[in-house]
Amino acid sequence: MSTEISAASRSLIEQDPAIASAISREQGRQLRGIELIASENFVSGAVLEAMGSVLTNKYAEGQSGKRYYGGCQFVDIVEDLAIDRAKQIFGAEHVNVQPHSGANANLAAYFALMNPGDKILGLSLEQGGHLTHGLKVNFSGRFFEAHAYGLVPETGVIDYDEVLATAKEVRPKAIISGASAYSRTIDFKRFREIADEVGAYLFADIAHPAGLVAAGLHPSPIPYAHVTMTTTHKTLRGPRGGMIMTSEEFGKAIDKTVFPGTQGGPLMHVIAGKAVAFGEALQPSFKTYAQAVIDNARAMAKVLESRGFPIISGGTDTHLFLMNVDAVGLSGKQAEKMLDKVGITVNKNTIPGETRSPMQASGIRIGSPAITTRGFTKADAERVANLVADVLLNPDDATVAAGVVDSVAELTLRYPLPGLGVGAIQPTFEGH
Ligand code: DSN
Repeated sequence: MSTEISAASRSLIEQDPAIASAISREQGRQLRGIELIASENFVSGAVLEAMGSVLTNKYAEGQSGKRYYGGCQFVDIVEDLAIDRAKQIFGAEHVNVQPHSGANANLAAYFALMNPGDKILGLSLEQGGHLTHGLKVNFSGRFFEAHAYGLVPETGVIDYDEVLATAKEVRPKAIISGASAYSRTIDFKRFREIADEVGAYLFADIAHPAGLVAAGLHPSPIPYAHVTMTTTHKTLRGPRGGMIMTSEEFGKAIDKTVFPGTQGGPLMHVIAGKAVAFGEALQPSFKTYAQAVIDNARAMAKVLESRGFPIISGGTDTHLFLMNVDAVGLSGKQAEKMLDKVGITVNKNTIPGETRSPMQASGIRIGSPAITTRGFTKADAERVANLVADVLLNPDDATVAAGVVDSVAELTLRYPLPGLGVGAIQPTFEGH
C-alpha cells in the first residue's frame, strides 16, 4: 500500500469520519445557538480559508527576511502584510504577529522587560483580571512576585487610587492594565502616570477591547504603554492568536523573547488569517460593526438590569458585562447550564466579593461580538436579553423554555454564520 498522500487524497469525511462528524456537529451548534461568550466571535470565510491553507506546512523561524529556513519568500509577504496592517490599525512603531496566543504574547512581553522574581501589579482575577496577570498557579504568578489591585466596591470601577497606593508600597517592576471581565473604559493615561510615579513599566493587555480600540471606540494604550499585548480573535475578529505592539526602543527585545525566547516556528497559516482580519478591520464597515457591538452590549445590560439582575460596574462601555445571578438565587454554573439547554451560550464568572468557588461562581459574563457579527440588531439584542431573563427567572417552567427554544431558532435562522460553506464539511443539525 502506498504511503504517499496523492493529489486525489480522500476528503476528511472519507478519511476520518469521527473528526469530520465532530466538526460538523460543532458547526451546527454555532449555527443554531446564540453565542454570548464575550471572548468569542465568528471569522469571515476569507480568514477561514487562509487558516486552512498550505501555509501550515511551512517552517519560518526568525523574522521576515531573516529566517532560519529556506523557501520563506512567500510567507515573508504574508507576515510583512500582517505587520504593516497592524501598524496602520493601531499606530504602533513595532509589531510582532508571531505569538501563538494571548498568554504566549504576555509571556514573551514580560520576559522581554523583566527577570524572574521581579514584582508585577495587575487586576485581581476575581475582580475581572486575567490569569496571566499574576495568578499564583500561572507562569505570571510563579515566575514573578504578583500583587493585585481591585475595583472600587461601590462603583465597580478600577480603583486607580488603590493602584497608586499599592504601586508606591510594592514598587513593582511592571503594572499590568487590562482585564478579561471588566465592562468599563480603561484609563491607560492614568495608568501610565502611576507607572511613571513609581518607575514601573506599563503593560497594556487589550485582548478584549482590541477591536474597539481598532475602531477608535475605546482609548488606545499605544501612546502610554511600554508594551501592548492582544489576542486577535475576540472583538478584533481574526483567527485565534496573539500579537505584541511596542516602540522601536523595545522592538528587538520583544522579537527575541518571542523567538527564540519562548516560541519556535511561527504558525504562518494563522499569521495569514491575522493579515486578512487586519485588512477587514481597516475597512470603514469595521467601525460600524464595533459601534453596533457596544450598542448591543448596552442594550442587553439595560434589559437585564430592568429584569432584576445587578450589572457589575453599573453598565458597560464595551462589548461585555458581568451580571449577578446570585441576586435571583442561582449560581453562575446553574445559569450557564440552564441557558445552554435552550441554545444560549454564556460562561459563569466570579464577581467582585465572590463567595463561591470559580467553578460555581455567582455571575455570568455576557458579550455581544459574536451576535453582532451575525447581524443582530439592537432590537434583537434586547430580545436575546429578555430570553436570558425568561430562562433564569423561570427555572422549572418547560413552557417558557420551549418558547425560548423557538425564539432562538427563529433568530438564528434569520442570521447565517459568516464563513460557512467554505470547505467540504457541512453542519449537522442536532439538539443542544
Ligand atoms: N479565556 C479568555 C476569555 O474568555 O476572556 C481570556 O483568555
